[in-house]
Amino acid sequence: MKPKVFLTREIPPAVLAFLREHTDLTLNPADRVLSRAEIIAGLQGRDALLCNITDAISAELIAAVPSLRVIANFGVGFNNIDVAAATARKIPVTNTPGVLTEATADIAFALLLATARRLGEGERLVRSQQWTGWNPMQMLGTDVTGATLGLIGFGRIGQAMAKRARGFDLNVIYWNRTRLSTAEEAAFGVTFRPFDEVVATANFLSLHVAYNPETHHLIGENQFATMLPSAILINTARGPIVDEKALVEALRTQQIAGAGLDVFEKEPALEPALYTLNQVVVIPHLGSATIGTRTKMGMLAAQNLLAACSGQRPPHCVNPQIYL
Ligand code: 8YV
Repeated sequence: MKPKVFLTREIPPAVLAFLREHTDLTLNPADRVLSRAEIIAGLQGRDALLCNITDAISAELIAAVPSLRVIANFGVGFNNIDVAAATARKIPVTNTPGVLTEATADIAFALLLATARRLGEGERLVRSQQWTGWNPMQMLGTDVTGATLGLIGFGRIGQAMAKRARGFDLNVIYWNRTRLSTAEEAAFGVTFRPFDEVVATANFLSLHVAYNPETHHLIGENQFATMLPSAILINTARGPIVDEKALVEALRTQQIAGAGLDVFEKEPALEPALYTLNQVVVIPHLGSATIGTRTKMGMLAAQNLLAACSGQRPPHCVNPQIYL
């Protein structure tokens, strides 16, 4: 018997083909975010939910689907799911770590370069047909080579950023809940510093922590007050790690110089000033958006889901305590 799966959004064709072969698949026919009621209706009598970060999988939703045996998230972050509620029902929740590390670090580094060298502004000028020609003082940006990159969070994606930083001769300092061994730090060419010191001394501050109650507004008014006036903030992790209102204030008052943002507090809405502030580069949550990466994410989500449905512990289970 193939497991009955409900998939909330269309994902790459190779994954859909795999799921159609190995599962009894129902796919949301409208390519839009479904309401809670629609997800509950779609899931009735189904074994597995394959969902995205835009689907809020609440305790109420979980309670409304007695047949549910696994929640497989298409993504590494899983703050959209009430994991405690799933755990209480012994439902495994899975994610897709590893396969999106390089793509996400690429986007973070692209935002760093784009913000430092004012690519968004430059592109807007050229496209508006207002460019009047080369000017020795036009759009002078910030040097990247030799600057200090501060990494908040040094897991897979933070480490991939450090690798990229080497090629640009950046001095990399990091803060992480657990410090790496001296040998690991030497291998990455990074130096551990306390959180406040990383925030206060980085020319580029890039966020790579998971979002949870402890990291909510980790970067807010107090942190902006200590940052360098020339500093640029990069966020490819989760929007609410940054207090977006405080960020706007810090940019307006030139407490910091710029921000490169892939994620926002209330996606798809932005704090209104972010639409107009020139020193900000904003992109629509593209961290893992390559066809290769999204295909790997989908295949991993499918493997997680199939394992759980056959009674095995999935390769990437975020609540493994249910198997103890
Ligand atoms: C995905 C992400 O696009 O994996 C994550 O945590 O934020 C992105 O890479 C998203 O999860 C899609 O559901």
